[in-house]
Amino acid sequence: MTEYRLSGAELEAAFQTRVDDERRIEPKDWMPDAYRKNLVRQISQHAHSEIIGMQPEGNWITRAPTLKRKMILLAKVQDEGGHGLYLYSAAETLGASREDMIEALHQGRAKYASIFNYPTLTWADIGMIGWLVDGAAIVNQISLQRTSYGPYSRAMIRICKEESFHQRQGFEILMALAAGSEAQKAMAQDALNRWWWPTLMMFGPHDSESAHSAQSMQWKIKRKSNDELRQDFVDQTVPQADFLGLKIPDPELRWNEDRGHYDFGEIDWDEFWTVVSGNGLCNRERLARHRKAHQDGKWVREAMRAYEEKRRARAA
Ligand code: BYC
Repeated sequence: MTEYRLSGAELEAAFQTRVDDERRIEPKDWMPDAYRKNLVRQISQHAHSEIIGMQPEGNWITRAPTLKRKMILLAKVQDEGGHGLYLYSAAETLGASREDMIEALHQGRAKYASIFNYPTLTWADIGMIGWLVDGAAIVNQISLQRTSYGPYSRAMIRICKEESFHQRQGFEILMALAAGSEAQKAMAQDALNRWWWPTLMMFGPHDSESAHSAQSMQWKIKRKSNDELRQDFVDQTVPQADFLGLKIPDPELRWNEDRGHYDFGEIDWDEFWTVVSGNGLCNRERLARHRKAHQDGKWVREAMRAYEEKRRARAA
């Protein structure tokens, strides 16, 4: 019997058909190398963002204004750690090793979300991270629930459930501040002034400048473009700022009746690329802290490996 093997082009065509038919790609399915590589890049950077994102909020655990707030924040930061772990596991199903991903982060070859290179100066900043940063993350992650790679899509479904709680706890912190004293209202407004633009940057460069978008959209890794997601976020967030009685720091922000969307001003892209290239306010501090935590945890990893080896030897 003659064995018939599909050519590379036939495999690619069958892969694209499967994606177009909205069937998920699973770890053992054939996939183009570039699809695998692009996914490992995006998922590992997403995981790093969750883990590095624990730092700016962790900064306030010891200073939360009440025991209740402290417990909520502690649980939230722990959730973010969990999100990082689901995502590293999703990337591992593509053959990436955890050690290599962490090494790439430490060497600056892998990025993490620019937003986490800004400092958390006041308690209102914790409200802003929940309301704006988690709010932006949800807009993006809701669309990623339908991403073409099964393990990433399933991780997103679970993460979105937790993120909506995070977003609400941030909004609730700000409702309390916005209904508080003049000093508390001013603290909330000052935090919004500092977090608004960096939050819009989370969605990445304009579509015309986005290196990966076209291919990622064709493969349905991304379901909406950077600019579409940013617009969704602005449209949903402006009424929430109005409700809080806070002013978004953008003189060009106005409702556009014809488009049925808010128009808004241009992002400072020099600032974005400065932060993304490692020169933001906190980049060095964030990475140094991660390196130290990783080094401090070395003995735990070694002990677990030794335990596992012993268990296997006993079972053999
Ligand atoms: N920051 O071609 P593009 C959270 C990079 S954490 C840094 O448009 P892509 C939370 C981009 O990587 C949730 N870098 O890229 C945690 C690329 O560089 P490389 C974080 C950025 O991938 C704790 C280059 O610029 N969410 O919720 O098609 C507490 C060109 O960009 C950024 C995710 O990670 C940025 N903002 O689109 C609270 C979502 N933007 O890789 C909350 C998953 C772009 O070629 N990721 N770059 O060196 C994505 O959806 C996409 O990767 C992006 C970018 C939309 C972010």
